[in-house]
Amino acid sequence: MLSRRGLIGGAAMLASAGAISGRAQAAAIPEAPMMDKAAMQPPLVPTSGPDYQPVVTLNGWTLPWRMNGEWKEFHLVAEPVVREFSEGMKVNLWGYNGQAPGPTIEAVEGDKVRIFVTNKLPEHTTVHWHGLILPNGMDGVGGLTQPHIKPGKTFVYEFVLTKSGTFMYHPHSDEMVQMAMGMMGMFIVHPRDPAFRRVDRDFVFVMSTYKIDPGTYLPQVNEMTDFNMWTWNSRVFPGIDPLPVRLNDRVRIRIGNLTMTNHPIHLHGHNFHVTGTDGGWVPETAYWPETTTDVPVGAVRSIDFVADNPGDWAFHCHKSHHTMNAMGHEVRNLIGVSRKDLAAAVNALAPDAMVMGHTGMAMGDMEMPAPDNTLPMMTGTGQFGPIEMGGMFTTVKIREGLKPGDYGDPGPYRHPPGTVAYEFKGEPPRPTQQKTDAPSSAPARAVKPNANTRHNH
Ligand SMILES: [Cu+2]
Repeated sequence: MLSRRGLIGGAAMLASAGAISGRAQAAAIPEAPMMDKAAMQPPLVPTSGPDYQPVVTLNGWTLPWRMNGEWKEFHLVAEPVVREFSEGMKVNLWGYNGQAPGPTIEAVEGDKVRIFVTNKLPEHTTVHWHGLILPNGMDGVGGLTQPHIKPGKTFVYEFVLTKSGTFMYHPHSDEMVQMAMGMMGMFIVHPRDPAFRRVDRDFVFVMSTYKIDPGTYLPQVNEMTDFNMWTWNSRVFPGIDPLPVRLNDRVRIRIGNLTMTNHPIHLHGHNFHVTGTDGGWVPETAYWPETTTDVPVGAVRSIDFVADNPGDWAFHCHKSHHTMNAMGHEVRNLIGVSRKDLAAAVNALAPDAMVMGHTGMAMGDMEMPAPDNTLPMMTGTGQFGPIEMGGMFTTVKIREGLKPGDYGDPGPYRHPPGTVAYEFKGEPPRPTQQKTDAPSSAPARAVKPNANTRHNH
C-alpha cells in the first residue's frame, strides 16, 4: 500500500500528481478537471488501491482525483454551465466542473476523502453528502453545520467513507433554487472486498426535472409541480445514452431521484432485484423479483439483473407523461370528436395550425413548427419507425460478444428470423362471443339499458 501512495486513479490529466508529496503540497488545491461534453465518458479504471468495477455515468463522467498522502483528493467547482438536454436544446443551468449534473465521485469503503469545493456561482452554496455517514460538521447544511461558501471562496470537506453503497451530493444552501438549476451528482463508494456483489457493468444516473417554457433557455425555479422536462442526468430521450451490455453480464443500474415526485422505473425483458438504497445494501433474504421499482423523492435504488435476454430493451419511467418532452398540459381530450368544422374555423385564423387529437395523439410522422430551442413532445426513430418517446426513456442493448469495457452503441438489434411481431394478411377469425342468453337473475340483466349501454338481445 505504501508504495502506491502518490499514485492517481485513472486520470491521465493528473499524471503529474504522482510527484505530489510533503506538507508544502498538502495545502495546495488539486486541479479541477472540466468536462465540455454531454456524452458518456469511459469509466475511470482504478490504477491504485483496492480493485473495483468502476461505474459508467449515463451522459456523464467520473471526477478524477489525486492521492495526497493517505487522502484521496477531489476538486468540485460550482458554476453556471450550459447543458445540452438533447440535440436542439441547450439550457442555462448551474452545475459542477463544466456540466450539470456534476461528475460522479467514486471511491472505496475506508478511503479518507478530501473534497475541495470552489464556489463560482453568483450566490453562496454548500455541498451536502446525501446518505454518507460522517461527522456532523462535514454534512454541508449551510447555517446549521457550517457557514455558507461565499462566491469566490473554497471550502474543504474531509471524512472517512465508513460504508459502501450509492449516495448523492447536492447543495444545502438556497436549496430549492440550486437544485431546480441542476446542481447535483452521484457519489459511489465501492466495497473494500472487490468480490462483494461484483457486477460486470455498473451504470449510474440521477433524475432531475425542470420547467422550461418552449423557446426559452432557463428553468423556472419556483415551479412546484408542473414540470415539463423529465431528465436522467439532465438529458431527455433521444439524448440519453443507451446502456450497452454483453449477453449474460451481471448488470447494476443505480438510480438517484432529486426531482419533486416519484418515478417508477421499468425494465423490459428481465426481472431484477433492488439490491441497494442510499441507506446501504439490501440483504439477499429481502429480495423479491420486480420489473418496475419506484424510486422515491430524495432516494436511491440500485437494481441488479443478469442480462440473459438479447435485444434492445426499453428502460423508462412508467409515468407516461414523464416519457414526453415539453407539451401543453391544458390540451383537451378530443378522441372521438370530429374535427372537420373545427379545422375549418381554426385554419381561417391560423393556416399553419394542426387540429389533432381526434384519433389519438400519435405524432410519429408529423412535423410541427416549434420555437427555437424546443424539442418535439415525442420523438426518436428506431429501425421500425418513430419511437414516439421523450423524457425519461432509453434502451438497454444486450448483445453477444461485446468486449468488456466497450460502452459504444452497438446499433439496432438484429432479430433472429421469425421473432418479430408481424402483420396478419388473411381474414381475421371471428372472436369468440360470450353467450348473452344468461338466466334473468344474472347481474348483466339487472342493469337498465340506457344510451351508453349496448345490449345484443
Ligand atoms: Cu417519472
